[in-house]
Amino acid sequence: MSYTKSVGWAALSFLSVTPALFGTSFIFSDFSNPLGLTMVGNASLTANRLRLTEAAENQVSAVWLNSRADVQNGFTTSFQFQITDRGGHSPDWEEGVVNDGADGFTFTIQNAGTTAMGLYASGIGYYGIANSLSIEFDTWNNKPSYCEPNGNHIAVQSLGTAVNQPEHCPGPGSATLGIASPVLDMSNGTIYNVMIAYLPGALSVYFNDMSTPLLTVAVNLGTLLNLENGRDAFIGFTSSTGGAFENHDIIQWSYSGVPEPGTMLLTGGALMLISAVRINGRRRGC
Ligand SMILES: [Ca+2]
Ligand SMILES: [Ca+2]
Ligand SMILES: [Ca+2]
Repeated sequence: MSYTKSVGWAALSFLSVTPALFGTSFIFSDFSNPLGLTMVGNASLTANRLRLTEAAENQVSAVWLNSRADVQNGFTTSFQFQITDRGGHSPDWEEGVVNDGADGFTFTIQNAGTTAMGLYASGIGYYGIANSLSIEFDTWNNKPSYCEPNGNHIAVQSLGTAVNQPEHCPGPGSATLGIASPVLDMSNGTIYNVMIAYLPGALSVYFNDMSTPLLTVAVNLGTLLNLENGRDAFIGFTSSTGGAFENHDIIQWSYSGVPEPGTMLLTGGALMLISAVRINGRRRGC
């Protein structure tokens, strides 16, 4: 974990040197030092990356920050990921559709503990974690039973304090709070940027485009989940492979708690950047 200046991302560098202003804040500009992380299952460190799974069959993993973070007062978290070496089983029930490589990864908020890990394959490492909310970056179309739109979608999944599960079928009891399909292929080897921004009432997911969220869902973590002290939870990633596989790598990761919601509006990365710069200027002027 780094509280010193990081490479690139000017606004996040600022946040990294003033963590006290923003509650829990950290930057992993790479994963050469995994201090502060608990790795469960098949997660590993490879070439200064967090390799959630390697491109091999039936892998499953979770990686958690050791200490709970204040999520309920609002946060912004950003990370870069890259998915490579798709291989293994290819489906024959979607002629003409590239669906090789699986199964994806999630960013997950949970208060089940630092050893929490879900099921492999279609479970993406979060299926079975109680008291959790997962944002899945799903790269394999499990159908028809999971009601998945394709093999390239992002969904917000939670069943509150009950065990989470990855199906998207609509109706009462559905775990899906929202779902969207990026135009870009998440597993084509490109390094993609993701930002997730939350204030009580709304959670937005930005994929590749930091000006417009791909997906915004209405959610209040404080009432949905059983949080520690009403605000704190473990945060991290889960991932899995099955008969098909791929490397799921997190290249960098930052998190910034937002105790001043009046200055951090959920209207996009640019405005948050402006807000950070203004606060920076004000603090420096003191
Ligand atoms: Ca795939
Ligand atoms: Ca899915
Ligand atoms: Ca899937």
